[in-house]
Amino acid sequence: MKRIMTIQDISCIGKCSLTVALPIISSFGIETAIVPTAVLSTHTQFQGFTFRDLTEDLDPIREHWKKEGFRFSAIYTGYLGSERQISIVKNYLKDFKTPETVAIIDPVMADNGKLYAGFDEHFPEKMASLCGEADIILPNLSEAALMLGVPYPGEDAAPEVTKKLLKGLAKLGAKLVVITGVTLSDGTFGFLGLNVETGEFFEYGNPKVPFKSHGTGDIFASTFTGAIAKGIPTFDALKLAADYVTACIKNTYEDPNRVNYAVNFELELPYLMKRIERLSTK
Ligand code: PXL
Repeated sequence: MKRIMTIQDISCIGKCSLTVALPIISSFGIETAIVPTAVLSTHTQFQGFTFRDLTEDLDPIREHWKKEGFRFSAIYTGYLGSERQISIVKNYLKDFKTPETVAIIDPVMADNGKLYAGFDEHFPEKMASLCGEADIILPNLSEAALMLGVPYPGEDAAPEVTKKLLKGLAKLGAKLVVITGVTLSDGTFGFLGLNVETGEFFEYGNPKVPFKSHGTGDIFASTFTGAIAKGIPTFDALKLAADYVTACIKNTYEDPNRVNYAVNFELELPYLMKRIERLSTK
């Protein structure tokens, strides 16, 4: 069975990071090896969350895994709690990234142009240096702008503005740069990417659902990573991630009993699995 390593936090309530990565990657029939960076009572959009920093455990976990000789089809990182954790993640990449391992970095740190609680203004620069060691990066518009040190262009940024950001991010060093949560020229909402090696832009979107929630970036990145490790071609993997996130948002929007801190990703897992099966037998 293939194995993905994912390094991010456990938010006990919040349906983000590891609590979505595990069920989603499992849906692909792939083992999920987790490196929990911190335990929070909730994600940081709540007031008064607790935060147990697990930094001291990260090097011992890495050393043990190295001794055991574990190998990974992909290494996927999301929310990291501090600059020190970013440095430690670089050591994980050094030890476990082989030519067969895809390194996917989602530089989780901001939304709506603002850094999440707990990060200072130096954090984006450090995250940008980690992105330089990835094969594929998946920032949203806020994270892209922060890493480049330019003003946040807003969720309705014109595709030409997003393309400029992509060209800037390409200089960090990844082979594929994809900005998620962008408005496309036909008014749909999706992703816009740049294949750095060929210079080609690519995009895909779905009709916009007038509803925004938390954790959708993590759902996108987990789905994409699972699909890549499964051997699904890159653009199909990105489309699958976009369609599944849209299905989760739509389900939540139409649910009168929804929670206000996350989306109903669980109720759309059957849809995800049907799509995976179809792509795998193609
Ligand atoms: O969904 C991104 C995310 C992950 N982890 C933590 C968060 C957030 C977003 O707010 O707070 C702890």
